[in-house]
Amino acid sequence: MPEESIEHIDFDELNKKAISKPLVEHIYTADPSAHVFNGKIYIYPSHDVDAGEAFDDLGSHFAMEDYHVISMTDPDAEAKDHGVALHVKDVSWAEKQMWAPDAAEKNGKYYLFFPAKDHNGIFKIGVALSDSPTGPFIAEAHPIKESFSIDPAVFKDDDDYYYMYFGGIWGGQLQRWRTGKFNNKEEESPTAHLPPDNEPALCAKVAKLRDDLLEFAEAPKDVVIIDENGNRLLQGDTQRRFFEASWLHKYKGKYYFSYSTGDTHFICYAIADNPYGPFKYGGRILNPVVGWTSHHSIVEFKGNWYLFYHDSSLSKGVTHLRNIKVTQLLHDENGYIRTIEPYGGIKAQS
Ligand code: FUB
Repeated sequence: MPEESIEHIDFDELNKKAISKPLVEHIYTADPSAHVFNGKIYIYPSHDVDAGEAFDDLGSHFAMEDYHVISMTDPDAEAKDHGVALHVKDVSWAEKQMWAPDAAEKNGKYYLFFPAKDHNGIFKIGVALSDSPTGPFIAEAHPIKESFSIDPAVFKDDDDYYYMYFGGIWGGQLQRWRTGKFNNKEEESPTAHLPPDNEPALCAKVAKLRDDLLEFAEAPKDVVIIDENGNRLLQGDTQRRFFEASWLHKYKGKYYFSYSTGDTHFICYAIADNPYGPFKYGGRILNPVVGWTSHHSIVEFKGNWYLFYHDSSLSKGVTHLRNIKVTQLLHDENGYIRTIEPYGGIKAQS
């Protein structure tokens, strides 16, 4: 991923205008997946570190090794760090790059879902279990069968079925699975193996989970996003097509799939009548933040909706050293989401 030019940003000015502050400052955190368990907010973020990995377009500098769980009694309360919940050294199948995780609760057990590269450099998605929402989590010995790519987001529907949404292009390797098998050919650039710009965009994936939440109950399906005319978004439609960071929330009976557009830095959403879609493009949730990546979650707490997101303001723009934030999210009377300006209108990207 290219380093964003940050020379032109006046961080003092930007931070003054920022609509929210970092939730924790003693560690770098990103990709916040928030849930309400037992009336309290639990956030499952990535734990960013500077591991000295060289910067490249496949995200090798995102060399995270462990996860911490953060909790809050409400969105305005102080955020509490519960320490290391899972470390890569305790996951036998994983070698490195513990990227964006998510969590779910079922029958009093807590499940941490996380992507990591295996010992062959291929991203897979694993599960780890705990009796507590804050861990420590014990990882299963193998990744989920038939899992691939990154950014798992697990949605529990009202009928108690659980669905995993996942995938990410470029460094997230989704484009290398187009034939159903991992394409081993040397990857010259992050965009190698992608469809041409005038073809339908690569889709995130969705799969119902088995009752024990440890495996897929079905083969993953495409999360198709269509435009206002019912046509699939194209790969070249970089301001709207899926890149990474899937999330699913349900509002007034409709399913909202939200995601990052990656190299154009938006968080967008699309709406469907069921968890599989197709999802009709709805608009932008969050305009670009400081830093290259944008990743979020959406959660209801006591009747209000919140967007958990990240930027790189604490590190003054270092792409792989991010910090999580929260702000309120509003659905209008027609169910559309109001676009959030993270710095009150000041642009974070040129
Ligand atoms: O944190 C590493 C990667 O950066 C995540 O998996 C992506 O969604 C992006 O935020």
